[in-house]
Amino acid sequence: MNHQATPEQIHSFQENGFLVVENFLDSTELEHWRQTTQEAVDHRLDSLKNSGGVAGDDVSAAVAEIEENRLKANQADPDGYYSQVFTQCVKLADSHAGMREIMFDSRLGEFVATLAGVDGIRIWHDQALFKPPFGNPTGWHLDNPYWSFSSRQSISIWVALDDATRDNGCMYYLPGTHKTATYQNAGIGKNQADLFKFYPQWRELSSVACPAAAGTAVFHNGLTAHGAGANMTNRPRRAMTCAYMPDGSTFNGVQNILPIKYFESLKVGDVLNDNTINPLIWSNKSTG
Ligand SMILES: O=C(O)CCC(=O)C(=O)O
Ligand SMILES: [Fe+2]
Repeated sequence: MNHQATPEQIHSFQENGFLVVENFLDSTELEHWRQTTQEAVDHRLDSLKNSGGVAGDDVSAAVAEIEENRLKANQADPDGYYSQVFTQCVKLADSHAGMREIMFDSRLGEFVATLAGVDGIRIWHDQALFKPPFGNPTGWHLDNPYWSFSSRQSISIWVALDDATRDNGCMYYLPGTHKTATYQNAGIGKNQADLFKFYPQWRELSSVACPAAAGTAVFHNGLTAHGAGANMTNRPRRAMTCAYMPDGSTFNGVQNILPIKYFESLKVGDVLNDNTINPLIWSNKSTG
């Protein structure tokens, strides 16, 4: 794993709000991520289909709830637009030991913390995003407004498991938008351009396509405007992603993936530091 961010990469990430790192995984790691992700997704989808619930070694009630609600919504509307944007499985590390091992790698934590410029980093949630054959585009949106903390230094990694191209739905970014984003956001809906209702000035910006060969990692700030194209091919475009929360971030009152009991126990302003829910995967204190 290419896990040392260079000063140029850090600078570019800070300025643009996104960064492409080619060959982030070597070929052995890529094969391992592919197999593990596919297995974890199959396992998740099977257990939802067969038992109506989420099976797993220690899957949390919160994951079960999130997945069940999403699956029900998709099943109720199988030809619905959103279900054809991507198959989305969150918190696979909670239900799959191999995925947990991948996600808890402190080298990943160090890389994203260094790009984000923070002293410690927690997992918000991992998420497999498989755009299906002939799948719909992912409309322009911001990530951080969906989450239960607000931080201008939140960050995500998006790893291509298949070559992501302009043909099959690679990522697109609007450079620098993390600097001017407020917390207004558009849902990922049918209108690609809904986000510009809130940020009309961003219409002036040229979007940047980020084709990514399998094994490439693309990073973005949680406030950088991004989306992905349609999949015009007959093969899936698979990506494994993880969203991260800077250590010390506090609860903002929004529900997203927190277990209900924990959510109900929180007051706005409480530090989100439960290691079973948001594991601290790297801190500059722990490594001296
Ligand atoms: O994979 C996609 O189509 C969208 C990914 C995305 O929005 C994200 O990783 O935050
Ligand atoms: Fe996103």
